Amino acid sequence: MTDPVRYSVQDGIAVIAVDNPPVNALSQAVRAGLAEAVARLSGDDQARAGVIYGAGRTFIAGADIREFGKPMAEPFLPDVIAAIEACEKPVVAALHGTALGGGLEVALGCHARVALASAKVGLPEVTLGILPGAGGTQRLPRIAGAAAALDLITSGRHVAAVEALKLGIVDAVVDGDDPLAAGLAHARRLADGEATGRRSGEIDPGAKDEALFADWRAKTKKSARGQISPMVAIDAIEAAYDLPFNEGMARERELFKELMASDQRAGLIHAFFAERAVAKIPEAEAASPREVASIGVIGGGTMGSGIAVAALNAGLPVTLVERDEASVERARGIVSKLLDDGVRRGKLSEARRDQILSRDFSTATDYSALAETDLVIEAVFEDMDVKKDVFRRLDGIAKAGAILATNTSYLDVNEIAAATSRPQDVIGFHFFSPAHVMRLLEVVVADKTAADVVATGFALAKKLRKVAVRAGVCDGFIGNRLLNTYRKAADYMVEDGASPYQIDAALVAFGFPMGPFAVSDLAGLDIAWAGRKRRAATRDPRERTVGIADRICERGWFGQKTGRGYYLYEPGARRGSPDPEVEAIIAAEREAKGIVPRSFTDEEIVSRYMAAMINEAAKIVEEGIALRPLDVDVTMLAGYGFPRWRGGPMQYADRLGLDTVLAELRRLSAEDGFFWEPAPLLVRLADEGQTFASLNERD
Ligand code: 3H9
Repeated sequence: MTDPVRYSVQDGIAVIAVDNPPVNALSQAVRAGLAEAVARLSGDDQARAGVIYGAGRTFIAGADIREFGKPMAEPFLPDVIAAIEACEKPVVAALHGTALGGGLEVALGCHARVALASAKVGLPEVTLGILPGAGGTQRLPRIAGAAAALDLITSGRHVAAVEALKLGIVDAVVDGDDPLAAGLAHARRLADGEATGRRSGEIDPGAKDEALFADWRAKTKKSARGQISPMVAIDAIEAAYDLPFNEGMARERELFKELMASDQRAGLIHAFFAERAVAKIPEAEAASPREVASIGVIGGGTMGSGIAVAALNAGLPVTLVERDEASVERARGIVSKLLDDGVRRGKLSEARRDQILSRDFSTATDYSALAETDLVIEAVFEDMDVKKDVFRRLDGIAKAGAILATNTSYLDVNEIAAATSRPQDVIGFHFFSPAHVMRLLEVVVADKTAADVVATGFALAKKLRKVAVRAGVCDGFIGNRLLNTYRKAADYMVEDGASPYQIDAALVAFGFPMGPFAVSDLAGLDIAWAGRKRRAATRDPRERTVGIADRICERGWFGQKTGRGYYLYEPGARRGSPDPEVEAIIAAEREAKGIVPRSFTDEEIVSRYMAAMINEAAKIVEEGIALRPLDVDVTMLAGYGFPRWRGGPMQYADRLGLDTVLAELRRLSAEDGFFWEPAPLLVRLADEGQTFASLNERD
């Protein structure tokens, strides 16, 4: 193993190289190495100044997250940074890649910072449930002011070098790809007195702008949705104004430790690693992805157009096929509008949009336009016969080795694959609407799907900046199968006495951005209605059914798009208000079944909803539909608005204790033994005193 921190001297400047792949995280060895290097620089007659830079693809990307939750080992990062700042010789941080968290804090402790134009900086700690704990909340406001510090620290956003220069976070931005050369040049200027360095900790932060802090508190409370770290981070930043530097540092440390010990930190770190672990699937180890240089999309509705835009934004040329000219025109309109939205939001330049529309995006009404395409995604109407017909036709024209993907949210991918002569090339891609925005992609692996086709699905998702989760074939795969189950739990509660509005409010308070009934209104009630009709013939007679949604749909109320669903919507409004007529429908349904409504507490609502979700998730894992519990967590986090700081349903269950979840299920079984019957996997793990997480770790 190479030394994680190397010290050398080049023409009178000490070069301190941090070399701890893959991202130069600040492990104990790196911290110790940095402390030693700075001490050496102080006493080194050969060196007039120093440069800290990262070997490999990046500067330091932060503390070593893998050390979190374990006892902290010396030297502590704030002390290492204090030693850098105190060094009497100027020290320059030379930034490239991503200087994040503790990495940026190291840089802020240096006397000057230069960045390659491609570099990004940020303090993303709040996204991990903590706050910058090595001086970031004290030094950043001193360097960049309270407004910038509040923005960067509460959002955790990454800031490009040019913006960092404007904010005063870096002193110079340099073109090229050699951070060390840039750092050496700047260190020389400092040593020669041609430029001046500063100790951030010694800068007077100025007077506190009370109104600014009050404003951020109010804004953050709303956007944080129950997550505590952004609010606590504001307290820490405020200490930079209320207290002298050293006391501010002590306050930051105290708050950092509090957050480090929180369940939210555990949930968010779990989410971070789970999102990376989902890509570790057997097929990706067994096979290399096929090359994908062109994409075909069949169907130009909302979903097909969104998928096309996702691919176009990733730099892939797309051919979209629709059935006739009018449909092609409509699809072109949707794609143009989505690209325009991207321009308006600063995600895309006008020139790039024009290039996409004139060069990368083409349309056709004939499948033959897809004859040379590497990967075709079908996004037509969710109907088995329609989809099979599309695949039969595709089979007739697609080149050998082309991947044929179906964007389905429920249907049997094996059956679709069987409509072709090449089931090994067929795979399911379950995109989420809007497809160019939503991060989740369920990659549905059918019985005969070849390993390299699966690996290609994951490689494509990465290119599209999506999180891919491997799912097996069943009705609804991972996400929608879970959705169906917890939606039923919600429907049962409504029939038994809760109002949909109370349920939505209880789940928003739990941390979901919207409750299940508001989500149904957004998605369109007709979709679930079609699903219920499709399943009616095969439904187990023991299953309790609730007719309320059918009664609403029978009136032609399909949610937002019709101005009415569970809620009433003013024209164009996205937020609805409770509808007394819906409450009357619910009351009539209860009466028809002889149900005397009872009240539910918000806790009871959350408990039932989560018990239903966790129980179904256990079945999904046991059946191998999800590879591991963490795949379920990522599905719910990236596609269904599950509060990230709770880590996902399986992580949440582990924190509740599986025995507690099991006891709740057993209690509920007395009411409805069919719906609430505990999953065998959950029973086994609870009996063994185990967690779902124990299954994540197995190979
Ligand atoms: C902090 O700094 C606290 C301080 O304020 C206070 C201390 C007292 N540690 O994402 P990738 C691994 S909090 C350990 O696939 P990319 C990652 O798991 C920290 N490991 O690459 C993966 O491993 P594997 C603040 C880490 O190019 C591999 O590196 N910093 C860490 O798409 C590659 O990662 C952050 O929050 C880490 N800090 O993106 C930054 N970071 O190959 C977190 C990554 O085994 N990191 N790994 O799956 C990131 O945002 C992205 O990883 C980064 C690279 C943008 C750096």
